[in-house]
Amino acid sequence: MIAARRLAAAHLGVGVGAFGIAAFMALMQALSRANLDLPWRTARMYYLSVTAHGVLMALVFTTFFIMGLGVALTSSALNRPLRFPALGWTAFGVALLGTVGAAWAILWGKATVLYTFYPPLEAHPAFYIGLTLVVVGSWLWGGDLIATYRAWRREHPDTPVPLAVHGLLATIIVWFIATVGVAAEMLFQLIPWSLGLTERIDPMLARMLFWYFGHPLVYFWLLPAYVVWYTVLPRVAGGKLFSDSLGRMVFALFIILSTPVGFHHQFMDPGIPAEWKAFHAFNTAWILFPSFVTAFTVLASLEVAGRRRGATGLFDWLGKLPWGDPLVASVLLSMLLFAVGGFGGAINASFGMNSMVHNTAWIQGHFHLTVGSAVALTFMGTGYWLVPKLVNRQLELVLLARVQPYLWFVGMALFSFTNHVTGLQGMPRRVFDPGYLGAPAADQWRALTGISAFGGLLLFASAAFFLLVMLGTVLAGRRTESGPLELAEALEGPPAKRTVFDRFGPWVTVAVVMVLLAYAVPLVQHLQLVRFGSTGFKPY
Ligand code: HEM
Ligand SMILES: [Cu+2]
Repeated sequence: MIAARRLAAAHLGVGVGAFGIAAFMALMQALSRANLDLPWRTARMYYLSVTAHGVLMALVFTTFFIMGLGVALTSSALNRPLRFPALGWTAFGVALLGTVGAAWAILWGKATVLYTFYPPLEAHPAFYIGLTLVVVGSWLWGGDLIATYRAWRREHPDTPVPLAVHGLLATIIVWFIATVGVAAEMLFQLIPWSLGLTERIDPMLARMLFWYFGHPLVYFWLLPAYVVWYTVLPRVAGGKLFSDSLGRMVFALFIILSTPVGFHHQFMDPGIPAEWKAFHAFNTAWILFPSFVTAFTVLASLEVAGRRRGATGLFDWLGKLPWGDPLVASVLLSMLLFAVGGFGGAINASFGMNSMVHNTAWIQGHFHLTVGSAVALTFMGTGYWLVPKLVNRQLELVLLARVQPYLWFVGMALFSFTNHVTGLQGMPRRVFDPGYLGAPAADQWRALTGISAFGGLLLFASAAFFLLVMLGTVLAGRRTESGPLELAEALEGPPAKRTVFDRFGPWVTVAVVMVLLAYAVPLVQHLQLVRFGSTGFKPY
């Protein structure tokens, strides 16, 4: 158990380090967007920075945090060490090696391809190989957790697995299915091409494979946050989980619905027949359902907590919640931001309205509410709860930890609101030139991008608070006895027997069928086209 905690702490350390570098990059971008004259401001620096920020935040911080959280919660909830501790460390090492390779390529200016790495933009092979190693590391991690679960299962054939582990296993399954796409893109397209073994690459195929991976990727980020909402939040807030079985259903549904939706990122792409886009849009509408159930269950659990703390009226339970606790505040505020983000997401996913917001600042407004807040702010809150237990020290700089979520909330509200508005006015994202190549509306956008940059400053300050608290805790926190990671109990008591939601086999089968339904025909059709491909471009 101690060993698992050390492994988890190592993962969180790398994740938080990546977060710190990425937050600094973000500050430069936000200022650059507002046309502030920074001395080092060049197009090359801008794209280097946006690539570093996107990769380190969305791919490295998230993955390492999730791996660490997975190790800590699994070994604690199942009350046993990892099945293969050495494999756990190997996974960590491989992912770290990959991160170092990719980060080197980005920071040395050899990979200004943004975190979506769409060809024909071309990066140094170290970038692609590095990211592939991160995925390979995560596969080893997932395999180890599954092996740990199986060992536990052999000893407990009829007991439902604790909900936290159920959610993590669903996360791993979603991830295994999803990464088939990006692995194919890397191994068959990007790596041979960047090594010079092939001259041309098919950008349309690459986008299809990327987004096959890219949407379930967001559920790889989100499900561990949901695990925290279901199993940690109610306990810390002083309540119980309203319904364990609803939670199990939600995670099972994500297994089947996460993947067959990728074309909703490609509504504007040529070469994909409209009926397939419509099918993916239809599936996307369904995937809102488990998130609505989550909102219901988590809010009901919070009401239970508020009532146990003495609330009697219709809504006064909200005020009774411990809003000063860093974990509770982080999660509640992340949920509020997520509610707005989810609303915007429904707009993105609507075939017609997507054309209004596609590739505009709206999109960055949207995903900073979802992955940038629902996930990242929940993870920061989780850090306040988990890291002291992993290193056996008390949380340091508690005041900063209390203020930090609110600062993030205000900063993000400003940042994201302004980006949604300028996006609707047509302001493109990922553009270096603050004059937008003479776009007539550029003057109109200036005030709003200024407010957005101010929001970015607050976000950066909030990120710095988080880093200070983490550093302070690990280096100078007062030593404590090691305690258990206590998870929420269900209101109806522990689940008595395994139901269909506890058996992963059928869900995986349905998921594979859904993937084939959604992708087999368009993929085969695409491969039958005459494909010329493109040579690579390295603009910087
Ligand atoms: C410190 C707080 C943050 C600030 C101030 C910030 C700001 C920004 C800005 C200004 C951009 C560039 C938009 C453009 O010019 O196109 C950006 C892009 C992005 N951010 Fe953040 N961000 C923050 C936190 C996060 C977090 C926590 C995540 C995810 C975990 C995240 C994920 C991304 C991604 C994926 C991109 C897209 C990069 C691309 O277009 O390739 N950001 N952010
Ligand atoms: Cu999506």
